[in-house]
Amino acid sequence: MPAIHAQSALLPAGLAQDVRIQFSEAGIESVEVGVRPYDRDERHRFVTPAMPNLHSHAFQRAMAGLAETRGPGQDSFWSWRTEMYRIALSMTPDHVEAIAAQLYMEMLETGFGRVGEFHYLHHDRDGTAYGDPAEMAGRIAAASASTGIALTLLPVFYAHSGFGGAAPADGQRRFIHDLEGFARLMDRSRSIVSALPHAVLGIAPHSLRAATSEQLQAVIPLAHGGPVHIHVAEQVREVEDCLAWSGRRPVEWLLDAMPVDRRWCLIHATHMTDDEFERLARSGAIAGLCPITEANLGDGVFSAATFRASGGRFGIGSDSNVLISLPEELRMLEYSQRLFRRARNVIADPGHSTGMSLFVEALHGGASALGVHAGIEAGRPADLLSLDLAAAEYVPTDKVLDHFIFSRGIGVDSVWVGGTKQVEGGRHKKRDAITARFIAAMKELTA
Ligand code: NGQ
Ligand code: ZN
Repeated sequence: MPAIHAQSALLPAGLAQDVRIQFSEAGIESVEVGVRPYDRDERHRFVTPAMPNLHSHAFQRAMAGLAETRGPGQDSFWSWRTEMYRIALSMTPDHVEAIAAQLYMEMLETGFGRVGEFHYLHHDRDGTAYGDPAEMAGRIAAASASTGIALTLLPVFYAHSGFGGAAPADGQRRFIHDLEGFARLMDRSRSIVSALPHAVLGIAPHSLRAATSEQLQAVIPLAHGGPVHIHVAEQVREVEDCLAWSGRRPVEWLLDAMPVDRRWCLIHATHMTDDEFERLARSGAIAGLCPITEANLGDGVFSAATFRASGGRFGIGSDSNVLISLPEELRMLEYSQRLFRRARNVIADPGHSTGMSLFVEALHGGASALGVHAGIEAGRPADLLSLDLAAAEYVPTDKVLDHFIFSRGIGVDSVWVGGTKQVEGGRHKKRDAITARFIAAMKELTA
């Protein structure tokens, strides 16, 4: 296995110079600091762990840029969702695989090394199960295998259209399971994941709108100790509906009724009271923030300062996949705080680089939410990112991540997953073939 030499690298203890990273089949074998490169070492300027992307709905990449025309009334999250359901109903397994491969390639090219696929497009277009109930999960796995991105598969349990067990809507027919059908999907998903290098299996009850309390109790054990993800408190209407149904707010209800702990990831959790921020932080659960999507859908602003002050952990996800960019997700997260609070450098402790704080916190929160550990040290996955500093030679090492996130001139050079290089010079090694297939699928879908 190869070794790389980094002029600078982001290690668990902070930035270090002259770092030699040796890969093995299992991951990072050794890390030496303050050493010269060996002749055969590949040389890089600035190396960090690759970033986990903790929340994706791959099929939604098909509507990126196609839902930005104003409708007859005031557009909202809910009018977007109607459009999204329409597209979901039109896609075949071949479309899903081609679109997911394009998406995962784009993720790798921007510096993500692992994706948490919150997967709920399960059934055929008429709502009947495929011969293989995990047909679509298999397509997601195939896209992960062909692009090389590491996968945390989160099969979604979805049964209802609203709080209190409301019957599902016809437009949701491809998402729906009963408990027996879902257990079969989990069994098949477990075998798919075990055949895929570096893959992890978790579970995702879609939301408190889509699963009852009894169903949540029944499906959580099917994760077998793996990650548990759920959408929560993204829209004000969801908070109001939850209050009307239970007398409690969604995050409050979850924390009261479910065993929320470090295995859990609460996606969005946008609308919380100070008490909910405090309790969520104490639970150890990750807040799964999706800043670009939350802006695109008009969700509101997560108060990251409040959450961090309580010791809360977060990671980032690209959710609707309207735009795939690691630096822009982190920038949007910080800028939404600045605009809302009329302040600067919000997601950092005094004396610390905001870019570095955003990067390191999203790295560890994201890895934890996806059931892995991140960091350049022996025994960790060899999932790495190397930045191209050629156009920014003058930038001091401790400001490289600030430049990458907030400015220009620094981009992605290489990305390795499990020690295999998938991106070089900013390009995925299979880009042309993957994009040709994606464009053919999109032409069919938009014809
Ligand atoms: C989803 N997406 O499952 O794709 C959701 C919309 C819903 C976001 N919440 C559907 N961003 O929440 O009902
Ligand atoms: Zn989502």
